[in-house]
Amino acid sequence: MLIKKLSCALAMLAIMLLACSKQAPEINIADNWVRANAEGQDVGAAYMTITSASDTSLIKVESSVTDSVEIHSMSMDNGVMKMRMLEELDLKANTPNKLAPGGFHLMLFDLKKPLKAGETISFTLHFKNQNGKRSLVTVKSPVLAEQPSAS
Ligand SMILES: [Cu+2]
Repeated sequence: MLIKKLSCALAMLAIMLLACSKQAPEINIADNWVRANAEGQDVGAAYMTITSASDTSLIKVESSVTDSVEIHSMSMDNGVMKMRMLEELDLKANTPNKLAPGGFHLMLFDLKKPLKAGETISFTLHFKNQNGKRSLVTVKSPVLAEQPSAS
């Protein structure tokens, strides 16, 4: 009887685990990091690779270190680096959308203190898919002195 109960419990557990693993993350964040600041700098940049199972848009970002986070693009214009603020960043399904130095990034303004290597910063990313459905993803990013080597 006990064995029967136990196996039932195990079966339930297996089903629960299965149910969990079935909830494949709709949006996956990888290679997330934040560049450490020089002393006195009050602006920072955060990077990550976002992969979504469906077409979606990053529409807003919140962070633990400032209320002012903007989504930026960066491009060369006649040899001059230009940054532009984006209202939203469109993300193609099943594609690693890279926010990396020299390209898209998250700009952190009005930092109360410089970001130091070894710290961890949490971000809440707000997404809106093509059906207007909104979702949130939170990530914790390490502050690093320099860009981690590509994996
Ligand atoms: Cu920027």
